[in-house]
Amino acid sequence: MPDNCLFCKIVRGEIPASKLYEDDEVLAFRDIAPQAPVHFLVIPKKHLSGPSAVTGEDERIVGKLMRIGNEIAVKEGVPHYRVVFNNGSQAGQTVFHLHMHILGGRNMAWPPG
Ligand code: D5M
Repeated sequence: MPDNCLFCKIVRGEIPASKLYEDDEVLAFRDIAPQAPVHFLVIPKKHLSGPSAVTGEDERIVGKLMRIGNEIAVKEGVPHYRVVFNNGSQAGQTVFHLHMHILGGRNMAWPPG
């Protein structure tokens, strides 16, 4: 786990987060700058810099992010939601630890900006 990675610090408990789910592999917490009434992030505890860093050995856990994210969204009352993974700065990625955004509770526009 890189020392200076923001989300690794959240995983280690060095920075507080509003946690929604945690197990030995996955952590979910509310986004600090919500872009929808419900906006949370689901991350692997393993440090991966983003979608392009995912290898075959990570496939199971990436699927788990989706399963856990859906379970939380349903509990949060937003069974209709948008899933976003940003890959690279031009795509809007600002934190270089793989994270799945789930946004719900409002109508979504398409295409995204
Ligand atoms: O998304 C990175 C997201 O991470 C962005 O929506 C803000 C969120 N963020 C940043 N710092 C925190 C903390 N400390 N807690 C919770 N959420 C945070 P990206 O796809 O990289 O643009």
